Amino acid sequence: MLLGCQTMETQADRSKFHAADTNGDGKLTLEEVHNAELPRIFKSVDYNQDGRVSLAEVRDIGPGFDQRKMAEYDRNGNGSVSYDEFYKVQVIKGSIKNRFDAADANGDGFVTLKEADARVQFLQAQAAGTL
Ligand SMILES: [Ca+2]
Ligand SMILES: [Ca+2]
Ligand SMILES: [Ca+2]
Repeated sequence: MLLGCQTMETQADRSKFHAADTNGDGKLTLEEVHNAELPRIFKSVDYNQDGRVSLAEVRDIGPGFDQRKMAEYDRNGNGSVSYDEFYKVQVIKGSIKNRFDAADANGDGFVTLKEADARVQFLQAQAAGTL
């Protein structure tokens, strides 16, 4: 994850940050973070790489995933979830937005490398129990 991590890093991952910063202005917008993270998550679920996620595929990683949850993503009701549907639902759910807002310390709508570093350090301290 770009704005959170499980290892003992004290800096945000530079290569990930710059890869996500598609317009190269040195800061990330929420859209840039979505475009960096969501394809990766989608691909990790789409086992057969056909660009659609079926209920059988999601069940492999989340046994609790049922028809009702599937229907939440499958907006046109054709039985599988396209990347487009996945993207829209993730944006509505706002799980990445919550992490983005937490990292955007000054609330200007951009996450700078400095803010990303501060967020990583905060999460590390929290994980280590020093906060
Ligand atoms: Ca940018
Ligand atoms: Ca598939
Ligand atoms: Ca900011």
